[in-house]
Amino acid sequence: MRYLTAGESHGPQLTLIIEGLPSRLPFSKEKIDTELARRQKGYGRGRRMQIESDQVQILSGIRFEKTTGAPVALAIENKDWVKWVEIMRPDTDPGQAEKRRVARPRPGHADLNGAIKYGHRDMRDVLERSSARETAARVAAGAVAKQVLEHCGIRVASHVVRIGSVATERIDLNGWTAETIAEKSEASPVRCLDPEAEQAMIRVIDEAKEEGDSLGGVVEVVVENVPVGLGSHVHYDRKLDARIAQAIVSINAFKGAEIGIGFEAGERKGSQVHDEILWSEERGFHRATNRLGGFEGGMTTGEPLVVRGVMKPIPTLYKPLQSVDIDTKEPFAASIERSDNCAVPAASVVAENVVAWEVAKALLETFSSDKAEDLLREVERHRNEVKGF
Ligand code: FMN
Repeated sequence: MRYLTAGESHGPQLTLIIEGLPSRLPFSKEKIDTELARRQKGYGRGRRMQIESDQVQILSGIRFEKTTGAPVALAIENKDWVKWVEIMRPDTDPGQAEKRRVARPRPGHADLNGAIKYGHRDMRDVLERSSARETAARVAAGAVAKQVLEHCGIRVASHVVRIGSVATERIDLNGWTAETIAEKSEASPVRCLDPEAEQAMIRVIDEAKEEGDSLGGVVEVVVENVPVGLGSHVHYDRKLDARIAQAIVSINAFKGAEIGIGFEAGERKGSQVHDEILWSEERGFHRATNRLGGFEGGMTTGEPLVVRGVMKPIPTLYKPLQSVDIDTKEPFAASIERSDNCAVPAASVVAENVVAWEVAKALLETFSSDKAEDLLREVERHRNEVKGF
C-alpha cells in the first residue's frame, strides 16, 4: 500500500491517491471527516483553523461504501483558496503575485533552504508546500489505514505527554486501553490524560502566547492488538520500528521518535530494560513488561506498540527572530500575521494517523489481502497459530 499527496496550503485543494487497499473493505467518509476535525482542534491553535473545516471528497475507488481494489483518490478543499486565486493560480500574473511575494525567510522554516535548492526568488513557492496544511492529507491517509486496522481488531490512540516544561508521568498500559486513552484524551483541550498536568499545560501555552512565543512538546501513540511478527529483522527497510520512526520524524516540526522507553534505555541497566518472556495457556507467549514498546528485532512482539515523537516549538513567532532579506541582504526581525502558538495536541492526531498508516501497510505486506475477507481470515489464522506456538 502506498500514497502520494499533492497540494499547496493556499491552492484549491489537497489531493491524495492511495493504492494497494484490499477490495470489499467497508469504507466510511464520515470516519475520515472525524479524523480531519480532530486535527483541527486543540488549545493554542490560530485563526486558520477557524477558517478550515475539512471535509473529504471521494473521487474514485469506492462503490457501495466499500473499496473496489482500485486506487482511492480523495480531495480536501482549501476554504481559503477563494482569497488566493489571483496569487496561486497556475497562470498567475507576475504583477499580482508580487503583492504576496515572500523575500524574507523565517528562521526554523523551509523557506531559505528550499529557495536556494529550487532556485525560487519568491519563497511562497516553498512555504506553500512545506506548510503543515499538508498534514491534513496525511491524516486522511491514516484515517483510511485505520479502517484496515479496525477490520482486523487493531486500535490506535494518542495523547500528549509534554508541552514545554509540563510533563506527565509515563502511563501503565495495564491500567489503560487504546479505547480509554482515546476517550480521555478526546475530552481534553490539550489531549492530556492527567487533569492536573492539563491545567498546567494550558497555563504554559497562555504564558508563551503572552510573551509572543511558541511551545513544542511530546506525544505518545499506542497501538493495541497488533499481531506478532509485523516488520522483519532481515533487512533495514523492513524493520517496522524504523519505518515508524521515519514516519514520525517526517511530520512537520518533529525532531525525534522513541520506541517504548526510548532514550531512557541508554540510562538504565539491561535488567531494567528488557522485557522478560512468559508463557501461559490462556495468552501463549507474552512479556512481563513492555519497556521496549512492542518491538524486538524490528518486529512486533504482540504487546501494544508505544511510540513517542517530539515536536519543536512552532517557528513562526510574534516575538521577532532575526533573519536576512534575500533581495537587500539587510537584516530584519521576522514577525508574523497569524499562526498557531502550540500545535502539539493537533500533532498528536497527525502522529496517530502516520503510525496507523505504517502498521496497516505492514499488515497488508504480511497477509494475503486482495480481498478484505482474505485479510481478516489470514490474520485470525495467524493469531491462532501464534497461540499454539
Ligand atoms: N509552523 C508555523 O510556523 N506556524 C504554524 O501555524 C504551524 N502549525 C503547525 C501545525 C501542525 C499540526 C504541525 C505538525 C506543524 C505546524 N508548524 C507550524 C510547523 C511547520 O510546518 C514546520 O516547522 C516547518 O514546515 C519546517 O519543518 P521542520 O520544522 O520539520 O524543519
